[in-house]
Amino acid sequence: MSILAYDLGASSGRALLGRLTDNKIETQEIHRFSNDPVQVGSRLQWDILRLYHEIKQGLLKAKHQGVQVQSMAIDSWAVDFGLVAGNGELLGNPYHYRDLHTEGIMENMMKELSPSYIFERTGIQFLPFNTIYQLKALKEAGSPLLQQAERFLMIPDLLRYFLTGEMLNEFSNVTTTQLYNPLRGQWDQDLLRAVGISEGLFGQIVHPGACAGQLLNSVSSELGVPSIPVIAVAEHDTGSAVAAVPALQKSFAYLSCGTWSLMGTEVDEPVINELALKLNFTNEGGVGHTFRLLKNIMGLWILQELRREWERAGVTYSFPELVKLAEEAPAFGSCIDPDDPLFLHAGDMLPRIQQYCRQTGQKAPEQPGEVVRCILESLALKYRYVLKLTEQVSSQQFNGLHMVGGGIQNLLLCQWTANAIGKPVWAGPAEGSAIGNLIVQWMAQDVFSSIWEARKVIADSFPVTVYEPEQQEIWNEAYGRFLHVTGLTEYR
Ligand code: ADP
Ligand code: LRH
Repeated sequence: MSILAYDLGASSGRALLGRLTDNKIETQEIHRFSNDPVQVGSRLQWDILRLYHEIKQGLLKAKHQGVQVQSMAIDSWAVDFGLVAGNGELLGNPYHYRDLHTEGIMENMMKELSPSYIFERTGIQFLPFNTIYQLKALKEAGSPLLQQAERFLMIPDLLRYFLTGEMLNEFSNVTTTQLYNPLRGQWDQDLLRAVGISEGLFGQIVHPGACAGQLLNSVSSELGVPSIPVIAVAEHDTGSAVAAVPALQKSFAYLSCGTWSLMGTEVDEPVINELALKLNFTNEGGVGHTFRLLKNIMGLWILQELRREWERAGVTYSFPELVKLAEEAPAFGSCIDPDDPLFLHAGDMLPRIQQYCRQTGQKAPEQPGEVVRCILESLALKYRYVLKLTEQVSSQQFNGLHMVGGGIQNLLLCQWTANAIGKPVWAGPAEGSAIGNLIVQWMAQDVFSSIWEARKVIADSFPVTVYEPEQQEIWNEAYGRFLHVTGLTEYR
C-alpha cells in the first residue's frame, strides 16, 4: 500500500508516492509540474484551478500505474488564501503574496498597533505579505471579494475543500497568518478587530495528523479512483520540511532551501520575547506541538527571477549551467544583502542587483557568472549571519547545519554554506517537504508514534551528503566585507 504526498512550492509542485518496507521509506515521484503565477492587469495571482488539475493528474497517474493509494495530503507555501462565498464557490483567484497590494500596509498598521503588541499575541515575524496585511489591504481597498466572503481557506485548505467538500483550517498554516494566538490556542480577537474581519470567516482548526475528510464521490467517480481519506499534515511546506530533517537529537539547526531559505531551530514553546522581536524571528506551528523558531531569508528566488529574465531575453540556462558559470567566475567580486526589500518583488532583478552594488560602492557584476556568484556567495554569508542569531535567540550552540529542499542540488551553495558558517553541512533529503508530508500521514495511521521515531527512519532511508568547511580564512575575510557592505551588525 502506498500513500500520496503533494508538495506545492512557489516554483513547482510534485506528487510523491511513499511506501514503507522493512522500516525504510521508498519514494517515487509520479508527477511534477511548474507553478506559474499569472499577472492579470495589476494583480499577480495563483493559477489555483491549474494546481487542482495537477492534483487530479497525480491521482490518475497513480491509478494508471496500478498503485493502490491509501491516503493523500497536500502541503504548500504559506500565508496565501482563497475566499469562498456562501454558495460554496471560490471568489476570484488567490492573490500571490508578492502582489503589490500590500505595499505600505504593514507600516501603516504598525502606526496603530505597536510591533510588540502584534508579536506578543502571535509570535510571528513581520513580513509585509503576511495574511494579516493581505486581508487589511483587501479591507482598505473595499474589495468586493472580501465583502462577499463567508469563509477563508489557505491554499492547501482550499485544494482539500475541492477534493472533500470540507472547509477546515490547518494549524501550521494558520499560525503564519499573524492572526493566531498560539498561547491562547485561538484566533486573536484584538487583531481580527484591528483588521476589521469577523471570526466567522474561519473554520475549525485541524492539527497535523488528523483526518480532514474523504474524496467526494463526484471526484472519485470522475477519476475512477476509490474515495480515500485526505489527511491534514503540516500543510505549511516549511512545517513539513522541518518534520523531515533527519536529526537524531533535539537541538538542531536547519535550512530549508528552495524558493525561500528558512533557517532556524525547532522549539517546544514559542519564543516570544524582546530579542526574538528585535531580531524579527518567527514561531510557526509545527508537527507534534512543536514550533519553528526561524527567520526567512530571500533564498533562491533571486536566482529564479534572474533565470526567468534571461529566458525572456531569449537565453535559457538550466540551474546546473548557472551553478557552473558561478563556479568559473572570480570569487567575491561583490555582495548583496539578499533580504533587502529591493529583491522581494518580481522583475528587473539584474538592474536591482547592479543598483545595490553601485550604491554600496562596489563594482556591479555584469557577466551572468559574476551575477550568479554574487547571489550564491551572498546567500551563504547571510546564512552565517542568521545562524549566529538563531544560536543567540534560542540560547543554543549548533555543531552543524541540516539542509533540506530542492536547493541542496546546488552543491556549490552547500559547500559555500559550510565554508561560510565554518561548520559541517548535512544535506538531505532534497524532497524534505514531501517526505515530511508522508511521515505525518503515517503518524495519522499510528505507523510512527512520534516525530523522532519518524526522523530516525528518514535518516536510515535517505543519503545525507556531508560538506566540511574549507578555505576558512578567505571566507572569514569575505564575511567581514559582507557585514561592512550590507551594514548588518552582529547582535552582542
Ligand atoms: P520550491 O519548493 O520553493 O518551489 P524547491 O525546493 O523545488 O523550491 O527548490 C527549487 C530551487 O532549487 C531552484 O530555484 C534552484 O535554485 C534549485 N535547484 C533545483 N534543481 C537544481 C539543480 N539541478 N542544480 C542546482 N540547483 C537546483
Ligand atoms: C516557503 C514558504 C515560507 C513562507 C513563504 C510564503 O515555501 O512557505 O515558509 O514564509 O513560503
